[in-house]
Parts: sequence; structure tokens; C-alpha cells
Amino acid sequence: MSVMKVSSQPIRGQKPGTSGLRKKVQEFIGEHYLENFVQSIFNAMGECGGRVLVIGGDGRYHNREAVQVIVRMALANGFRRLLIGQGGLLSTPAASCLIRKYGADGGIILSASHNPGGPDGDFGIKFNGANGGPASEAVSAAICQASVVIDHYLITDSPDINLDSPGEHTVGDATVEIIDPVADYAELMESLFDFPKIEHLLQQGGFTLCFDAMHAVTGPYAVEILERRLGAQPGTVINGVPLEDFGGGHPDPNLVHATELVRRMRGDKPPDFGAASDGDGDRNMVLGSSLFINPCDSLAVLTANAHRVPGYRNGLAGVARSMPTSPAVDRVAAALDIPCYETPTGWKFFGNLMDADKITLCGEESFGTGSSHVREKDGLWAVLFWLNLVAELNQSADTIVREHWQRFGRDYFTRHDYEEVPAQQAEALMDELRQQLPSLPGRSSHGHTIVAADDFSYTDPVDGSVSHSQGLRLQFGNGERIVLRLSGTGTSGATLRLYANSHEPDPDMLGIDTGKALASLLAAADTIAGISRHLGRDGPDVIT
Ligand code: G16
Repeated sequence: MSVMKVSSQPIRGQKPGTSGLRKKVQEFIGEHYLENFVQSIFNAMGECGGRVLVIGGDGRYHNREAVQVIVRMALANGFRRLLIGQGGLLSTPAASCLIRKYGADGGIILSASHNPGGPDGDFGIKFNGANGGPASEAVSAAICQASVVIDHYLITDSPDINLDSPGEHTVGDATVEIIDPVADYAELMESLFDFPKIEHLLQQGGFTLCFDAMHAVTGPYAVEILERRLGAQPGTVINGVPLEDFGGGHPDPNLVHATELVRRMRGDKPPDFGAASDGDGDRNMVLGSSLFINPCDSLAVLTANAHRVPGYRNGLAGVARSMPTSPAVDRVAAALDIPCYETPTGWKFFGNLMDADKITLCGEESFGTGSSHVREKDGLWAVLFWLNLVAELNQSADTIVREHWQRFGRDYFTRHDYEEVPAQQAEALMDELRQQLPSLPGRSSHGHTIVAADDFSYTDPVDGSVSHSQGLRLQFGNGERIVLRLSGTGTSGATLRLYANSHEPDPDMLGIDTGKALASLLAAADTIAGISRHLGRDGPDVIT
């Protein structure tokens, strides 16, 4: 095996976004594109000699080819041991689990998450550090910096590794291990949840469940854990075979894209519980038999009931949510008398808090929930947590949520996405609103009066780093709030996200349709921010 030094030059736009580098497949397969970014990761890591790296992806188009390139580059850069999921597959939470369990120095995960795949779809690459979590802001900046000065990369001429047969290969001085992508993760889940109780619920309790893997990476994990280990009926997992193009679907677990699950849950005899996960298995959507459980509420309910689950019986150090997420969990934290942190959007901001033992659970409105068991959000973990609660309380998920609202009041929440907007229009809207912020308090629209307005800045309580411009917040009376920000995960134009939430303490007003409950607040947002005026759109593309 010989190491080749290949001349290259910087490629514009290799700046990681909310979660790694996401681009169209066609851009990724361009000459030196992947190689440049991978070498930039290694350069940002510093000395790679003797280090250990985890590699895997969500199985989308180009996953296998990219794994082979990364293996050859890791060998050329001196890594001592590579751990690769069989078939090149690893869900994001499983990769985090492996990094932590085997003391790796980091991991490279190939995924564009919930974005569509296939030759015309999206591809992505993210680097996770030795704690198992997404690269921090500082590390992401170092990778970007390395990408703008790169002049060569290192790669071996070694043959492709057989990704499909588990076992160890010796290549030069290094060991390349193809490992079962599911086993370590499944073992971790068994250590956190009461599997015998869930098994009883599924087998003797007659409880029915439908898990939509959306032809993405969670399929093998869900089949192993739900059907094989917990004994759920065969067929509980639908769309369970990972496909390079996700079967032509959009692996985003929401009411718009998880079409088959939604059809079954709205059918004549709906299962007792429904769930879906995304491309790389870190997101989750959970549905009661007659209720969509908002991710913000899900985090609040899990927090309020964590003491009922074996892995969290000793209590929670604290909780955190991203800023746009509704404050439902804040009320629970106050009742439990534990700290609650508000971070910018992006899982990377939770890592420091977990490493410093400041939080145990955290979550985001974007269908992300997780805990300190790994350093990523974890879709299947959230589903198992819910099943454990249902089994423990002997109540349906719907009842658990409704009783939660009775106790804490309901935080109505919605998000409107305006996708593929010309970037200039989106930026003009944000700039105009940003300039108005100082004069907004006191202004009323559609019966709602602004009491505070700012551009969210976050100071990390662990390392003191400051992240500016993380979203425009308009706070109204009665706890109502509007947030606007631009997504950091899209690959075409800009995506404007408009978030709205209000708090309803009246027990008789907890069953209102969310769209109706927030209609006038959303109308106020349109008037104040000039959304339809700037974008020339009648309404959002996706409402969650
Ligand atoms: C990523 C991040 C999340 C974030 C989400 C949406 O999730 O890990 O923390 O909430 O993107 O970000 P944005 O609003 O900037 O598009 P995923 O599942 O896409 O990796």
C-alpha cells in the first residue's frame, strides 16, 4: 500500500451548517469535493497518527463510495483503527454510541438527515468528536478554515474493503473492523429501558404499534429491537429496508412526509401508537392513536416522567431545549426544581452541557429528543421511552399527554416553513425585521402586543463561547412568542422558519386545533415581518 499526495485547491462553500456539510449529490461527487472536506476534518483534528475513527452513514446514494474514499484517506493520514458499520451503515445515534463505547477519537457520519436522497437528492458529511457529539462551533470553524487553505490531500492506493462481511482486516499497520451496526446500540437501549415490561405490553397487553422507518437507516435497528428483542408483531416496522433513494420519499418524520404511517393512524383501526424516524435515525415523530404529539410536548412529558424509567430513576441533572422550542419543558423543570437551558438551534450546543453534567435530557421542536446516553438526538430511544411510560403507567400515550396538559397547561406550538426561497428575499426580510427590533416593543397587531424583541445570542455556560444572531424573537404578552430564523440545513436557496407558541392554562381550552389557537398570532407575524410581502407567497410549504 502506498500513500499518494494529491494536489488540490480550495472549493468554495465548504462551510458546515447547522449539522455538518450538506449539498446536492452532484456537487459532492465533483472532483476532489469529498476528499477536500475529509482532509480538512483531519487537518482540523491535528495529528491523526495512531488515532481511532468510526465511519458510517445512512445508506443514501453515494454512501458506499464515500466510505471507501474516507477509509483510504484515514489510512493515508495514519489512523490506527477504523470501525465501520456493516454495509457502510450507521445511524447517527449508533455512531455516537460507538465513539463513546470504544473510546474513538471521533467519527465521520455520512448523511443529509431528513433531506431526500438519490442521484438528484442531497448528501452530507458531519464530524463528531471524541465525546460522540457533533463538532462544536469552534471545531466546525477550524474545519472550514482548513478547507479554504487546502492544497493537497492524502489517500492510499489500497483496494476497496468488503463492507458487507463483518470482521477485522489488517491494512498496513492499521486495523479496519466491519462491525454489526445494531448490536452495541441495542445493548445500550436495553440498559436504559425496562424491556421485560415493554415486552409484556406488546405481547400480552395487546398493544399495537406501527414504526415507519421511511426506507432509511433505522429499519434494521427497529426490526432488531422492536420485533426481535421486544416481540412486537412482525410487520410492526414498515418501510424497514434502507434504500439509496429512500424509496423516492422524503425521510422526514412529520405529518406531511410520513404518509403511510399517517394513513394507518387515521384509518379505521389505528394502532395504539405510531412513530417514525428520519434518514439517519436521530429524529422521531410520535403519535398517539388519536393525537399528534408535538416534539416540544414530548420533551416535557418525558422529563416529567423520567423517574419512571430505569435509566433515569436517579433523577435529572437538568434539561435543555433549543430557543425556538416551546417552553413546555421549562414548566416541568421549574416543578422538578432542576435547571433548564435555552440553546441555539443545533444539537452541537447540548454537548458541552452534557459533558459538564449540567443536563440529562434535551430536545428540539425539529423532532429531536435525546439524553446523555449518547451525544446526538435519538429517534428510537424516544420511541422506547414512550413505550416504557405507556407500559409503566398503563395509560395510552394520548391520556398521558392530556393529563400532562391538565397539570401544566398546554403550550400550543407550530412551525411554518417557506422552502427554496431566493436567498436575497429571505435575507432582506430578516434584515428589515432585525433593524426594527428596538422599536417593536409596544407595537400591536391583530390584538397581540409585543413586549420584547431581540436577536438571540447564546453564551455557552461551560466554555463562555458566544453565538450571535441565532434567531429573531418577538415576545408578546401572556407568554405568546414568534421566532423567525433561516434554516442551516437546506441545500437550495433559503428556508425561512416561522415558529409560534402560546400558553393556555385554562383546562377547558386544551383541545383547540393548533392552527386555530395560533391563527391571529401568525397573522400578526405576517404583518410585522412582512412575510407575504417579501416572499410573494400565499402560505408556507410545510406546517408542523
Ligand atoms: C439538524 C440539527 C438540529 C436542528 C435541525 C434543523 O437536525 O441537528 O439540531 O434542529 O437540523 O436545523 P435548521 O432549522 O437549521 O434547518 P438534522 O436531523 O437535520 O441533522
